[in-house]
Amino acid sequence: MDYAEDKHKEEREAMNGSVDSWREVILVYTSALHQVQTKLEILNDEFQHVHRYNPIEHIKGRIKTPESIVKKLKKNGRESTIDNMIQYVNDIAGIRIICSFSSDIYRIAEILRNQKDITVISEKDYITYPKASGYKSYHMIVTVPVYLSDRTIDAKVEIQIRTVAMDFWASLEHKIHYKFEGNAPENLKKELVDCAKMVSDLDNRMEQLNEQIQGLESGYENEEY
Ligand code: 0O2
Repeated sequence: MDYAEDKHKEEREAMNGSVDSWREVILVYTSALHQVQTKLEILNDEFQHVHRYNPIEHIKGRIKTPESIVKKLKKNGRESTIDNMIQYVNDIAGIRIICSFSSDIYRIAEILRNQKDITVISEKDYITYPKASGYKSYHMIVTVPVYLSDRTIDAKVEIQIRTVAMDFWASLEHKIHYKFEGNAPENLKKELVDCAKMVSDLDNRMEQLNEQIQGLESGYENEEY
């Protein structure tokens, strides 16, 4: 974010925060995001080295915009303060991990759970228990320590893990949800639920296919992009 221009002055001011404290908070969350991203990249490289296989297709990270932070606090009936933002907004730093197969999702969640400097605050398994909308994804809220010169801060990071197909679905559903401000026409909602079923079928079939070819693979060098 470009703070030289202070693009989000209005939201920051709504948050009753000075430029310095606002910048420090964002710096902490950005560092936490980088730490988790680096961990994931190392894990993926190690997997490639040991198993000749990448469980992670790609990783996307983002810092929530001040506008969205203020909106979320308002939605939950909370005053826009920096303290409330730290305490109640769990996804200021957010990472989305996209995998090829459903089994990779649980494998990655397990590895993250076992990392010494990661503390899991909560987990939601929307894959085993999808939302009524059809949404599927595995969510974790974790904290990682961010070492500043004079203290250590445990910063929250929201991690969403899902397959390529689940991500494709969620992106379109998100667009529709926002376009209609949460009140999408019934026919579109129904169509999305149908598509979610197709996504689940596709994921299951791809998983089974992959299991079948595991046993057949020998001497196959995968030169991935
Ligand atoms: P946005 O616009 O993506 O940021 P919490 O964040 O924990 O306070 P909640 O709703 O209890 O709020 O958490 P949950 O269910 O884990 O959802 C967190 C995020 O998951 C959402 O963030 C979405 O990004 C995503 N998500 C949850 N449900 C759906 C869904 O039905 N469809 C899609 N496309 N995404 C979903 P935000 O802040 O609600 O929204």
